[in-house]
Order: sequence, then C-alpha cells, then structure tokens
Amino acid sequence: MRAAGTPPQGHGAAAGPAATPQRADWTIDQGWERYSAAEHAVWKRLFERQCRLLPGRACEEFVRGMRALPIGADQIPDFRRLSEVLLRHTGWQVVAVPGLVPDEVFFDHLAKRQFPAGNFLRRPDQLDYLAEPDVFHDVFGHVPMLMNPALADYMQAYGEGGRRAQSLGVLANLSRVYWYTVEFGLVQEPGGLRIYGSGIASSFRESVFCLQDPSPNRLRFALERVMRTGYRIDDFQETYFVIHDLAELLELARVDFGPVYDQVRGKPEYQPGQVLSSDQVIHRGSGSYHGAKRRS
Ligand code: HBI
Ligand code: FE
Repeated sequence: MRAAGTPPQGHGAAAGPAATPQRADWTIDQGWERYSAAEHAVWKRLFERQCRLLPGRACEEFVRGMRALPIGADQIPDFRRLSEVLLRHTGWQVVAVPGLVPDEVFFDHLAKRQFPAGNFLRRPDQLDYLAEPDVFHDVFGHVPMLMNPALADYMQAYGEGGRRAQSLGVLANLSRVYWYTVEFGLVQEPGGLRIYGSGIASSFRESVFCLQDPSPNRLRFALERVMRTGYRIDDFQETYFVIHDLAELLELARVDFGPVYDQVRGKPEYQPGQVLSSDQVIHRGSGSYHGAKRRS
C-alpha cells in the first residue's frame, strides 16, 4: 500500500490472490443484503465525486453504458440486476469473487463472458487507492464499458488468449496490452482525448492527471510497442496509449497475436516513461511528476 496522497486505482499482481476458494471458479455470493449502511455511504461518496469528474473526460460509450445500467449513488449495485441488463446488451454477466483471483481463473471467466468483480468495498480511509480490485473499481470502472460491443468482444478475446499466452511464456506481454487498454486506455474523440480505461475511470486523481497533467506521455497505441512496455502498478502511469476509436479494440480482438509474440520475444523491455523515435507522439510528457518522486 502506498503513502497517503498518492494516487490511483489500478491493480496488478501485487496483492496476490486471497485464500483458498470454496468453488473451483472462485465465485462467491455477492451477499448484497449484508452491505452495511456505512458501506453504501462510502459507495455514494465515491460515486458522486467520480460522476462530477467524468463529463468531458470519460468517453461517450462509458457515459452511455453507465446511464443504461442500474448503477446509482444510493446503493452498491446488485450484480444480479447488472447481469440482467448486460446479458441483454452484450451477453456479459457479473460474478462475485473475493478479490484478485489466479490468472487462469480470471481468464476462464472472461472467456465465458463473465466479469469477476470483487464483492468488498474499500474503507473510508482508502478512497483514493487500494491494491486489490474492489466493487467500486470493478463495477464503476469496468461494467459500463462491457455494455460496448467492441470492448465486450475484446475482453473475451483477452480471456481466450490468456491461457495461450501462458503456455507460450508471453503472459507478461499480453498483460501489458490489457493494462494499457482495458485498465489505462485513452481514446481520441472529436472533442479531444477521453478515458475508456477502467483503472482511470474509477480513480479520482488519475482521471484528471491522465488528461490534464503535463507530466505523462500520450502516445499512439501500437501493439508490439505496448507489448514491450513496462507499467506502474503503484502510481499514476508515466505513459498513456491512445486508440483512434473503440472499433480499434475489435480489430485487435481479431488479430492473431502469435506472430507478434514471435516479434517481441526476447527483446528488451522499454521503461514506462520512455519515448522512442518510432512513437507517434500526441503529447510528450515533461516527466515532472515521477521525476520529482525519484529525486525525493
Ligand atoms: N483477478 N479479480 C481479478 N481481477 C483482475 O483484474 C485480475 C485478477 N487476476 C489476475 C489479473 N487480473 C491479471 O493479473 C491478469 O490479467 C494477468
Ligand atoms: Fe480492473
């Protein structure tokens, strides 16, 4: 866990899966009836402050997805009701898990168009950051985008590709693609850059940082490039990758990653803040934010 005052809302392999599960697929009951009034109140705080930030920052599809779903300020959403709506739109469902689950389990859910969402909520002293994906990150951040057909197919393709990447020894490369799209992706809209990544959309401070701060790089998304780029799991990203539109994800879902893995295998990793001469630069970051931290 990092110092107070530091940022976001991503999650990586840092926390590690919870204890041994009762069911093989790690699902549990959401236990919606057991949320306390205090937990619903924390949800409300998170929901309201994030909803104030997202107009003009979140992409159109995120806003539209949110609007069509039974997600509101007053209570933590009930996964059964979310699933009814999602199923009708894109064939996805939300299932409850205790937190991070092993990679294989995560992939198998996504391959079946089931999104595993943490059923617990962060404490009031963790509003800005916690390492594990909780119900706010998973539901507020991910579920609206699962209403979008392109992202819905892309997520399933990631689940299907995950096991293959493991067996080929290239899971790290695939994980970077997931990280820089599903979790921290930006999309170019006519009005400017917008957020579609769930790690950003569920983070109060990174929602502003990723678009308005001069520090991070904003580069055109390129598959091989991203596969070779390390990322930060415990702070704001140093680089965001920008797609043209969400249809680009649909194309990506159809690409055979096999030959791309062959291209990147064994090649050195780029640092999270590095800019290459081959990059299409939208904004070259000053690096001031992470630079100041490295000096202190
Ligand atoms: N488990 N619940 C949950 N949520 C995730 O996003 C998640 C996970 N397990 C593994 C994982 N993500 C990633 O490390 C994989 O995409 C590689
Ligand atoms: Fe996530």
